[in-house]
Amino acid sequence: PRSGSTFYERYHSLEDIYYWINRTAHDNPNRVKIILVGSSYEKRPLYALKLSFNNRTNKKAMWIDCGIHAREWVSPAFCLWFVHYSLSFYNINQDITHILDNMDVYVLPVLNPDGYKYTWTSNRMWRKNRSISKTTSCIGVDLNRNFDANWCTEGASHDPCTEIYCGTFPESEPESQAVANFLRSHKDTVQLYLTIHSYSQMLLFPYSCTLEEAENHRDLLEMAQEAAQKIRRYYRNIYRYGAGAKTIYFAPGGSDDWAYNLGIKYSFTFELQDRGRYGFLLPPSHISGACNEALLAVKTIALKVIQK
Ligand code: ING
Ligand code: ZN
Repeated sequence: PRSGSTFYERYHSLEDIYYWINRTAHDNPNRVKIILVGSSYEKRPLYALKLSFNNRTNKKAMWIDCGIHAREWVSPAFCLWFVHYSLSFYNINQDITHILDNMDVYVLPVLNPDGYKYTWTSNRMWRKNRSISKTTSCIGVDLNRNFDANWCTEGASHDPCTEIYCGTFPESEPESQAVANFLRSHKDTVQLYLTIHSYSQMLLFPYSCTLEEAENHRDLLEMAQEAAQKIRRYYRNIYRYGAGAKTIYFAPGGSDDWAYNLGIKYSFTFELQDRGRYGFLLPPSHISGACNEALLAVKTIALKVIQK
């Protein structure tokens, strides 16, 4: 490790992250529980952490998943950062205290463990999961094209050899199915869905699968705008924001559109640092900056959802 960098300012192997999940739960038994939400194609466990700081009734909840795309390493780093920050700054930072007093938080640090492992051992630029196709020798489904939101229309592909392969049917992959099952069974409490990607510095919201506007488009736009303004003001960094299809490109089958259609009306995809200088290969020395500004955006949006 680079001298002077903490655990959270480095990237970690899948094994280290599993170890960290266990230790974090073990060290904080009153606040952190491990939930097994499913398993990957190669049978690795998909663990989420539930942060619950009190037993208030009718508490809202938010969901954050990281690492749906294997090569976007700063994304799992953000999930670890967020959990550590929550545990360290509860009762110190007013915003995170207010959020944790009013919401449970589910954090899934690595949605695509098979792909993540593969980026550490074989191909740093791998994006998809590692499922084997029956018809070709090409491997992997783009999990962010595998959800049931205008599945496999323009912006995704039926060709298993492409980076945006949608799979054989919606939720064909155990990883996307696990997240979808969990959210279906918790949709009465989960009011905010966040999924963390990199790179390009954007705060996106539905829809990515159509040019139609979400019913609460103005609300979503206002939240994203306020978050981006804060990042600009406090960190002097620029984030673009808007509906996915109009801001980047058509992308059907994405998790945020699916969660939105399920009824989770506050649903966002964050694209963290950078804007292309390092791209997916963001140096560890940039993790703290990337995570701190994303954390500010999460707090800004979560506080707004609590007010609703
Ligand atoms: N970007 C996302 C992708 O899956 C996206 C963009 C956002 C798609 C929201 C769907 C919904 O292509 C990256 N970097 O993966
Ligand atoms: Zn991505």
